[in-house]
Amino acid sequence: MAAAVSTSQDTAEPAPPAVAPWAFDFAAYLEAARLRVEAALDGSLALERPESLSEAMRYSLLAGGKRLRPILCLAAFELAGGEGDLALPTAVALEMIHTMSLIHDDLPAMDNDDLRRGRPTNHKMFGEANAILAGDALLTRAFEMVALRSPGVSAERLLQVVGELSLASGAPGLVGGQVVDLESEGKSVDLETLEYIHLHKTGALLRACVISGALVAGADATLQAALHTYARGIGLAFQIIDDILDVTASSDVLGKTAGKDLTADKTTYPKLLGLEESRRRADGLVAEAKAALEPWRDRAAPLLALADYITSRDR
Ligand code: GRG
Repeated sequence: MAAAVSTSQDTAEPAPPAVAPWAFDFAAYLEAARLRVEAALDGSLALERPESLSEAMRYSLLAGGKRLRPILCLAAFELAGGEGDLALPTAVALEMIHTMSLIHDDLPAMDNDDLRRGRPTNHKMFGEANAILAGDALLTRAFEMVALRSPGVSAERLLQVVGELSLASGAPGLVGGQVVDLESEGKSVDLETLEYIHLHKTGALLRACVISGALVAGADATLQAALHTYARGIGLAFQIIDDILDVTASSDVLGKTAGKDLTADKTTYPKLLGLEESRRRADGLVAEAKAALEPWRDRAAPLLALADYITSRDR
């Protein structure tokens, strides 16, 4: 594997802005990034034997969704001075892990849901066993994308990315958060536990997105630390807004069953703090996240706008 991607840290002179902040058109950026990710996702999964498995994997992976995680990864890669498609396989891997978690989250043994991304859930289409296996195959394919399908990135950087993805998907991340979430159903949960659940269930993967993107570009420790702070803020804010939308939006707009938290007797931010205070808290977290990137503000326009998008989104 070839090494060295040129980074902004390689030179003493500050790199020119990737995007001039005053000229930044977020809607155009988001749409272009989404189309780039969609094409890469489509190319990442051929219809191969066993076709039933490929079909189930493709069904959920290519079902739309905001593609926020891969877009965050690519934006962090660019902020760190990365150029070209070097981070695209990692971005795809992150969406595969996210999609796996949605498939498993919807299973009867977990949230038992029928609707996801505006379509019947994976187990409703392919049966429970196939949905579990499609999730397993997406999770392992994610690691394959990084380890075996990331040409041009050094083995050292890829190893760091594999580490981030492992931490985010396992017991210290998604799985740990999901376990505490399931254990908390029907119980009254305090704010500290709610924060634990969401920092792990939702925040860990969002953190992996920005850190992995930055690692592929060879980001230094200072930028990585700032991105950690940024990711914590947007991770919690994302989940607060998710809780608010569960109460205020329709299933049609969300593409998943609205009002689910109430039915499952889950503790949520609106339940603990009320809608108004929840929104205030989300806004405060986004402000903290953006402040962490202040030293890079000339190059951080996409990540700053993505932070705002998290609180302004309607689905
Ligand atoms: C088996 C390794 C392994 C892990 C699975 C099931 C599980 C453990 C964890 C659940 C994680 C989960 C579903 C968290 C919810 C995160 C969340 C808010 C999802 C919605 O994300 P959006 O709004 O969805 O970005 P789209 O569809 O737009 O991508």
